[in-house]
Amino acid sequence: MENKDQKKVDDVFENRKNEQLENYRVDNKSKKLTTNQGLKVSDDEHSLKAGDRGPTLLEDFHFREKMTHFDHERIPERVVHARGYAAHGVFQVYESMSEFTKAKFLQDPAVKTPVFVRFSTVAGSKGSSDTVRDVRGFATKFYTEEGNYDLVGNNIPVFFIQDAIKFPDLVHSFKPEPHNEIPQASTAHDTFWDFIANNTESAHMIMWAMSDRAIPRSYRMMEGFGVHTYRLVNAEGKGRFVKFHWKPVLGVHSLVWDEAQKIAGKDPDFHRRDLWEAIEMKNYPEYELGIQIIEEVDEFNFDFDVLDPTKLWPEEKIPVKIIGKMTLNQNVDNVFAETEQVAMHPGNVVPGIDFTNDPLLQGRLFSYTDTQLIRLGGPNFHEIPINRPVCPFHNNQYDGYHRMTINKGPVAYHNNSLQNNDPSPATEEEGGYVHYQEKVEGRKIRKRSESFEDHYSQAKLFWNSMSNVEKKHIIKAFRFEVGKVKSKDVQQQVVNVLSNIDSTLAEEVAKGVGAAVPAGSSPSEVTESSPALSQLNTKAVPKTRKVALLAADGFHAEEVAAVLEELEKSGATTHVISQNLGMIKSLDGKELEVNGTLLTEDSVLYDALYVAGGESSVEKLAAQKETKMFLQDAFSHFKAIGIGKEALPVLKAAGIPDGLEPVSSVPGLIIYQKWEEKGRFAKELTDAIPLRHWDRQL
Ligand code: HDD
Repeated sequence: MENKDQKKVDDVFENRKNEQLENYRVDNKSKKLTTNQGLKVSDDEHSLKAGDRGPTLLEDFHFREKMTHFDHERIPERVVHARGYAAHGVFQVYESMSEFTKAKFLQDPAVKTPVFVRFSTVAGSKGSSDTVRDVRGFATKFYTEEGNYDLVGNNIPVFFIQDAIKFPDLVHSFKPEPHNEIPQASTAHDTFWDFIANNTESAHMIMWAMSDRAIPRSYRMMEGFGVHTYRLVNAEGKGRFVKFHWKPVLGVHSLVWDEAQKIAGKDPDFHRRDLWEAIEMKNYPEYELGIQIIEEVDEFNFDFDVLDPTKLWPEEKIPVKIIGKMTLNQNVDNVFAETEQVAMHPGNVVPGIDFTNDPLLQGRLFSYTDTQLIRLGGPNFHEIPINRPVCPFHNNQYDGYHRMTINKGPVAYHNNSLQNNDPSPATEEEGGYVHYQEKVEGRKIRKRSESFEDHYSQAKLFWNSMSNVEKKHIIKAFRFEVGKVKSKDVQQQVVNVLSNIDSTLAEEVAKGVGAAVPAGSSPSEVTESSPALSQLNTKAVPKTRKVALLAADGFHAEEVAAVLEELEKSGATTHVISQNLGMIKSLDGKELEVNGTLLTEDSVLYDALYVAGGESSVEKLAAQKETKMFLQDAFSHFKAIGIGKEALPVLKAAGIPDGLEPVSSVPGLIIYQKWEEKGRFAKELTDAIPLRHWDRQL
């Protein structure tokens, strides 16, 4: 175990990016306080005054410097994806991808490419809650030996719009409304739904955004998608269309909406805390990289346009080839310096990866540099430690705000003779990037291809692919969001759009928001489904899941020990929750340390609940109304609940049926009945943890 851990640590130190960052890290431990000029400061609590009740003097350089820096400490937050959280890691390809691409970091399975990944919500401000209903950003910077490659994706494989010129409109519609700046980090308002109803290319994406994908359980349990069709090019110059996927090793899991809303208040940092803690506990999040390939000759052989970012490539038709794995194994040292200052850009590519004419992608290629210029204050943001490539960079772009490098010599132009034409362009063989020579011709027009016109087929494909419970969640999400819209007209328009997708969906949403289903509507006739789109077909393991163990003095020590052993084996973590912090004692004197109280903790912060047996422990817990709330929330959020020996009264007090006949028939409710069953109890409870028990009758 120790060796394995040591190896992981070694990996981190082998990481070239980490070595580079080490040159910039500063540790203040055992250091004297100085000004930014290096002058030691003798007092940091009193400004320099004329007399002890007199005015502050302008001469006080320490006060001036400290205050000026403070006054300038904020930079503009990102216009979208403002709230995010990031971690370092490594990526390794499983086998050479030379057949498809010449990108060096995809050739050799022995090569570890450092990565920095920033996850984010899209709509909310920097200080908003993590668990809002929203798309999640999933942006990866690979520090390759050929330069930085950024895969700037989302956790949903399609997008709202087909052309980047509409991006400001989309964003203006979902951001807080300009006249009153309400609501924060939510699309449940008139302008967003007005946009959706009047820009029907968003129909497919809105189905995803109203699905469980928009309320992920954890950044560690969501997929990532490059969204656009990119191009891979191999050493022979052959190009192929490609879509990129990240598949989380822990499977794809979500919260339920009521839970997500409660977490937003109980712990707005839920997702960042989850990521931070997992890495601190060495439960390193892992994602496999997958590619879908379409040969150029097949470009027109599908019922969607490969350049249309509102379309996915069904995995059953175009399989995802798993090509490598990314492991996030190191938290940042400083969120501002790293997470906030990282500048992602879909235009950062390496030889072997190229663009397509997807009009959304083309527009993005402009926007990302432009936004960093205002956000990071000038053209030298590539020199900020987190953005520096790990390979050397040389060009004639000198000067500008905050220039760090000191470029020597008089020559800053090309061609030159004074410096042998250096820095000189590299040939393709030397690694010079040569754009894929795609033939393009056409007239200058402001128009979209007719092949982008089908807005509903894949929206219906997505709907068809959902299980019943996922469909119910989608209907409820629409009812919630559109139900918050004030304009009756907009509500009706949304239902009208939905009636082009599916009649049941349209009828159910119409009922919920008091709108009419348009007579004679013609929903999409697509009958196919794509099982890969349903989260019910994902992996579910107890590893890294969080279990709340409710216990008080007098708990049943043997039972608790058996359950804890099983939970530990499964990789789940358990927090002991009781009335007060400190230690609790079983009847036979065994002690357990309490990690949180009924006041500081809440059911929504855990994946499962276990009420320990033991008559007097149960009695104490039953006297607390918070225990009842714990159980009721866990039950209504479909979570696994283990009821220890003699703990049935707690269940009863919460009004939850035990379903005993003689074992409980209530899904995910595991009740300890007989002592010889302690093994079964512990095992069943552990197995039930990663699942939501949807068949519960609520
Ligand atoms: Fe974007 C940030 C993902 C369309 C313009 N975008 C941003 C981030 C992610 C995405 C993950 C946060 C990066 C980070 O963590 O620092 N964006 C996407 C995806 C899109 C997409 C998957 C569609 C497929 N974006 C898109 C368009 C435009 C932008 C069409 C404009 C034409 N996006 C931006 C931006 C941001 C940004 C304004 C804000 C902060 C930043 O770039 O660095 O330039």
